Amino acid sequence: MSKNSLEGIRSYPGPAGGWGALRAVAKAVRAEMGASTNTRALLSMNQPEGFDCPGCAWPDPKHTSSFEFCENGAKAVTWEATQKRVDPDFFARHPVSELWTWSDYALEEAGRLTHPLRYDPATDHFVPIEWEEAFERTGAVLRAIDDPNEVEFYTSGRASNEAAFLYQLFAREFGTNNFPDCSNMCHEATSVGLPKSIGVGKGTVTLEDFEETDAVFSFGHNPGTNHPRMLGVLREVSRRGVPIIAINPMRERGLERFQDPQAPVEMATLGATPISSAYHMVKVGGDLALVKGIIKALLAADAADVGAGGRGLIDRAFIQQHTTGFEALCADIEQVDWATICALSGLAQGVIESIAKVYWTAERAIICYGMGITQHRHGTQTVQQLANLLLLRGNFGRAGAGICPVRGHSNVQGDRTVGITEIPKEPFLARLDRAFGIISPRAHGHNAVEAIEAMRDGRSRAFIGLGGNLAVAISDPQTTFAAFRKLDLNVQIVTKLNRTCLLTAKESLILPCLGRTEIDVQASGLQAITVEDSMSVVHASRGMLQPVSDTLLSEPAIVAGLAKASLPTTVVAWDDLVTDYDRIRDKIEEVFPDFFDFNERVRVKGGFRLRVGASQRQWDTPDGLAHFLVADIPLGLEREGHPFLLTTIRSHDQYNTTIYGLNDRYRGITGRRDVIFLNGEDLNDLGLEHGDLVDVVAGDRILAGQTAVAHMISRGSVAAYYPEANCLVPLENHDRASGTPAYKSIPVMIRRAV
Ligand SMILES: Nc1nc2c(c(=O)[nH]1)N[C@H]1C(S)=C(S)[C@@H](COP(=O)(O)OP(=O)(O)OC[C@H]3O[C@@H](n4cnc5c(=O)[nH]c(N)nc54)[C@H](O)[C@@H]3O)O[C@H]1N2
Ligand SMILES: Nc1nc2c(c(=O)[nH]1)N[C@H]1C(S)=C(S)[C@@H](COP(=O)(O)OP(=O)(O)OC[C@H]3O[C@@H](n4cnc5c(=O)[nH]c(N)nc54)[C@H](O)[C@@H]3O)O[C@H]1N2
Ligand SMILES: [Mo]
Repeated sequence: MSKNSLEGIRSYPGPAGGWGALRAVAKAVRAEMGASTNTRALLSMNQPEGFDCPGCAWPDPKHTSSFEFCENGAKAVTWEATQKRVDPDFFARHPVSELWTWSDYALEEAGRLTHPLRYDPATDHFVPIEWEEAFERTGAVLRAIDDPNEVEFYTSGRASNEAAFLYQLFAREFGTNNFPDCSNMCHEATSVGLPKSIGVGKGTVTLEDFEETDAVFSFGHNPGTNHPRMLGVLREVSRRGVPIIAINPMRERGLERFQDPQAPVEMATLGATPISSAYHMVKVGGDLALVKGIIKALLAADAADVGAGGRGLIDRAFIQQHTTGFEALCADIEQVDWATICALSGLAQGVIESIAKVYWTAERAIICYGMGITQHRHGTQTVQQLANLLLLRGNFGRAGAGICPVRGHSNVQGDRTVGITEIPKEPFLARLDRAFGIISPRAHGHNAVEAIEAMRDGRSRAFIGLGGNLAVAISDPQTTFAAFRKLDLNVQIVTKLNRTCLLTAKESLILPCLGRTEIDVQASGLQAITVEDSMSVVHASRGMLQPVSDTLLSEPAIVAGLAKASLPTTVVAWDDLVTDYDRIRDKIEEVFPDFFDFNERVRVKGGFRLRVGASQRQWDTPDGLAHFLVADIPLGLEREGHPFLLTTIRSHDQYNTTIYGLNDRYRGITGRRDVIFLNGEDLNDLGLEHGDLVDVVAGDRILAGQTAVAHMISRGSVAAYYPEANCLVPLENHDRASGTPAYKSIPVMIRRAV
């Protein structure tokens, strides 16, 4: 028996984008926003005068003139601009113990939060309170804590630069660098890995570089779902006849072909543009081996070329002038053998050589990558190998070339830039102290995993979340939920109800804030905030919609209120700063010289790009050079008795822990999320069939009752949805260098469900 229904499981024949995407937008608008009123929100998204799309961090074209269509953005906006409300009445009807049994989908779907709330343990209900009381209750707990390092200040990457800057100021005046951040679960391997290689933890390319490049390599990201506007850029690259090489264990439709909803002819004729010129289904976790293989093939071909009297295939002048560590890299690559590379990457030597050939044939190359690279125990090292590959041919600091980490949350990069970091550098702290007359703590603080460990061990007693849903986003819910429940204080500054809000502590508060789409008025008038995209462009964003409730405060106002109540002797003029966000920006400029003339430059259409040294071949490393870095290939990611590596992925209808719906259109899944994708031959070898019910087992952790789906995925690799599969990832399973949980290479065994 144990044969589950195959209902809602088929293959998806179409391209990414196209009419399916348009229909999805129409549906989202109808369901959430009602007939007509707020559709103009969609039209003002990513326009010079509108608001920044909360969907992702992919940049806007410089001269946005027409509405840039994006299903992802449309869903994010309609989800925020919903007409549904979770008001005091809602909380009077539903006790927390009942809400806990709701799905993550149902919790957020219930609507926007309207009032500040306090948890009443006597009745098990959240009850409405005044803002002043909310601030005072928080302040009372924080003032009673002797050691500031017992408080965690979490940030999710939707917070604006202004909110994030005030937040870090609050925490540092309070006395801690505990800044767990969604970035710790995301591109931390980039933030930690790239500075050692090229002196900056950010991407070096701009949108214009895609117009001039000769090859694009796409490692471990799924733009069709997660960065749909990127497909428009890749489509142009493809139409120029430029090779796009996809490296991904799963066949993702968006990397195969795309029907551009902005292209009338393509839509009318049901045509589509192929995206990748070659698609290589690497084994999960096999990228480090693969990149070393590409480098090995490149160095071998280079030696052969030189031997034959050629100029060679690597850029010797660049390596000589700009880098160090080349000999060590050669020695390291020399000693890895092809058998190991092929076994761990799952790709044949000839295939890897073909990738290398595309690379050395291209005068200018771009490497893009996402979570498929970063969320492994060896994430940081893989990022550094990608940088090695680019350095070998001088693919930095010239048009059409560079590295492109594709960021997630719309301002995750900006939050980092303005000081959200648990490992701050001294020059920054010194400037912050000078600008405000405070004394910031120097000791490093907690990242996301360390924050949960500290909470688990009773070393942290209070948690404040500026957005996000950390308890669901991070690994190991078994440990995490218990850790939250031990706290003295859990404060969530959010737009929608989620599970982290329901992990009640001695004192629990939900503080509802304005969303990106909403009008923000302060004492001096209408305010704009600023964000930084994946390509270091900072620009303004101004909400257009009436707030869902008069009671909401902006994120900066909430942070200021919390700070004043928690810091009785504060030396910061909080109210003054919040009155006019220009004043916050003046302070940002004072602390970060790269923001010179901030208020003037952000008023120019399209904003401005922050300095990225490596984009000009200026290496902000201690010795002023770019570094080739060596790393061992991680052997034996699989554990004894756990022959598969599980990767956790996003469905098309989710935004991180926000589940918009139960469909995953491009993977052919409708109305459900309880599936695990396996290679058909692996399924055969296990004596299982497509549609069988299986358990996914990692040690004593089990994700039970999943339906096995035969899918185009590399052998030995399996995939399931995040966050459901987080129960399989122990907290200690993370990258030592960056702290990123290894969400994408979890050793598991698959067995028929009993
Ligand atoms: N609609 C929507 N948009 C989003 C988000 C969302 O949840 N929904 N989230 C936002 C955020 S915060 C982020 S960080 C980004 C995430 O965007 P992505 O980086 O695209 O993230 P994922 O969906 O987790 O998966 C990435 C891809 O990596 C592949 N992969 C898995 N394991 C490996 C591996 O070992 N090697 C390689 N080479 N590939 C692998 C998977 O098959 C998948 O195609 O998107 C942002 N945009
Ligand atoms: N297994 C597995 N786990 C993962 C990942 C994975 O690929 N696999 N990906 C990781 C990644 S890349 C990330 S970035 C994290 C995401 O971690 P988080 O950023 O913590 O999670 P989100 O789901 O994006 O947060 C959603 C909540 O944000 C709140 N919110 C929405 N908009 C706003 C706003 O404008 N202001 C405020 N204050 N709140 C708002 C809403 O209440 C909503 O419930 O998850 C990580 N976890
Ligand atoms: Mo992310």
